[in-house]
Amino acid sequence: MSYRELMNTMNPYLEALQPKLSPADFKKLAAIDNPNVHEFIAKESDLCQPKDIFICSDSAEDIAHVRKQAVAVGEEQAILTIPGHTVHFDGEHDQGRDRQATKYLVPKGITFSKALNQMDRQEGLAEVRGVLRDSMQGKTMIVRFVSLGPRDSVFTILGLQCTDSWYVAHSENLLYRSGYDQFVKAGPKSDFLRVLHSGGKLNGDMVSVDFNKKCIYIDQMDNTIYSVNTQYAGNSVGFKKLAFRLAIRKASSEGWLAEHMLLMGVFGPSGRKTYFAGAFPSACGKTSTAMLPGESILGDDIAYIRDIDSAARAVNVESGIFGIIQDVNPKDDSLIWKSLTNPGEIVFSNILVKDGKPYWLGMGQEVPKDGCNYTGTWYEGKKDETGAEIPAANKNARYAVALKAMENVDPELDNPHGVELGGILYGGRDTKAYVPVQQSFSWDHGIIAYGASLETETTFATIGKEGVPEINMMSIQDFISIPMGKNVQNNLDFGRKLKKQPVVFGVNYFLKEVANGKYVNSPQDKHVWIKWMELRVHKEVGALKTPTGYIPKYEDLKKLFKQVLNKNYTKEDYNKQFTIRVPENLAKIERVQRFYQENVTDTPLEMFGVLYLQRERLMAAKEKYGDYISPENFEKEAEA
Ligand code: SPV
Ligand code: MN
Repeated sequence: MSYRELMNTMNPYLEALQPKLSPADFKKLAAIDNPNVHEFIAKESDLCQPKDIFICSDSAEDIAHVRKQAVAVGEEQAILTIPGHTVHFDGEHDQGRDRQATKYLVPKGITFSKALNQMDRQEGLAEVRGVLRDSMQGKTMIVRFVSLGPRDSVFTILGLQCTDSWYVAHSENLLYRSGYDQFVKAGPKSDFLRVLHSGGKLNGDMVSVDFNKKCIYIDQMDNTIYSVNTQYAGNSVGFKKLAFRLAIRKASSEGWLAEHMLLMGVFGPSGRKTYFAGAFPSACGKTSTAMLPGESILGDDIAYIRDIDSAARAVNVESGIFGIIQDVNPKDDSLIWKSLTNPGEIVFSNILVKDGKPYWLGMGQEVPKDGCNYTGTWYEGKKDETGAEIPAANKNARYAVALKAMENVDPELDNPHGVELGGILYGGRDTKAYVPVQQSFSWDHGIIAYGASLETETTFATIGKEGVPEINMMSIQDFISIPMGKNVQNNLDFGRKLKKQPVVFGVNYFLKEVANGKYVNSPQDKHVWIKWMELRVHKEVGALKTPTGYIPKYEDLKKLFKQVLNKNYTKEDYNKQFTIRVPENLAKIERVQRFYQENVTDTPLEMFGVLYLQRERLMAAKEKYGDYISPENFEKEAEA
């Protein structure tokens, strides 16, 4: 486009932005023929007052510039020996998603379920825009365009983020598909999600200091997310959990599903591959399931699922992993370990660094007694302001890496039609009740008894007390932006319409022995469960019918333990793991019922019906076999 042509197409917003843009950046922005894009950037620039604006066009040069700047300004440090590795530190009070500071802005007259954190929209907008005023003074505003989901696809949702953090922009290189050309192609009418982020005031270590004025507000009316005075990627990379909330609403109104789910391919006999989606609350084994060696990964966090030709087809919204690093060790997570210890582009966060080496908790190696971590210089015994001992690395320390850098990435990652799901699994953190793996009796039973009843305990992935049991409906409790009952109903409706329904499973990696509180399984056992599920999808193994679902037969697991893990699986272990614990299961039903009765006004009636029947089955079994029912007893019952 000639300069004259450019001037002719210029709208007042573009004009207002011109003084902040280099001629090259101006040209990049002008090539997007969508006044809403220009308007958003101009208004937010006017609010935040950056010294200049960088438009990232996703060219190799722009991507490299973002990566370089993150180090140049000091938000990341190139102090690790392995090429491509950098480290970023978040502030002491900014080490996880902040539930308290994350609020929905709701217009007057609308109320969400009581369980959701919300505030009046006008008040919220006034507050957050007030905090954002002049927040970028002296800094560059970086503008990023992404495609959520594969590009050029029915799944694609476009996203635009303005941020003053090169670290956030760099993380987006790794975690999302590029979207600049999609915006150019989409033209004037295209819709997009908007994110405005500022780290706010930073200290000399380039860490946000005004954590008391942290706001993470979601304005669904304008499809806009505001995030300020935080850098932790779960709060600042708007396309992660924040845009996810907006997507849940969009999905609900359009009849598809946006889920907190991994996507993976599982190999069955003769090289057959079956795709699974799996919902797990944060820190409940989602990434390590998705990364099981020998299987393939499409995603570890967020999936969009649509009914296409009467099958459930799914895509990964993202294209990288922002994974928990704690407990990643060569034995339990060999593939992640390999990429974390070899050259390649990785951003570590909130780990310990000593002599150019990264360390974290549970890495299977001794961690040094001093070094540099998210509290600055660290030494063993160092205490925080409350007197609590500071660990070497934060429990929620993470790594960001692009999926395409993984050797087990699935070739269908960018398929615009997604992959067809054979199975869906729900996994909580339930130390007492559910068996390690079971199959639901039907779509409705699975959605209600496993998905909507998913329970977990709070973990380090959110700020606050750990270990508090809570309902985490389909693992989206933190992100749900529609009435909760409606979400259950949407899931029920979605599956009922499909001719090819995915089989629904429940898993529980955290069951403990009643007697001594020890975990009944090792982390590797999940690999056996997923192989069993694969066989069940194709009806190639039988199962025992119990009150809570179909469970594996001992002989099938024995074979799989040998094949997959080269382990001898004993009957004793099987009995321990698959005993149906009636009192614990009754208590669980009780808790779930109470939660929905007290918090959710629009619970579908089926929910209580399915739970009632599960209770009846448990009571009948108790009558016959007692409180703790060893799986052998179910061999006499009808097999499935
Ligand atoms: C989670 O906590 O579920 C994550 C990381 O996947 S975050 O980006 O913090 O949401
Ligand atoms: Mn997650």
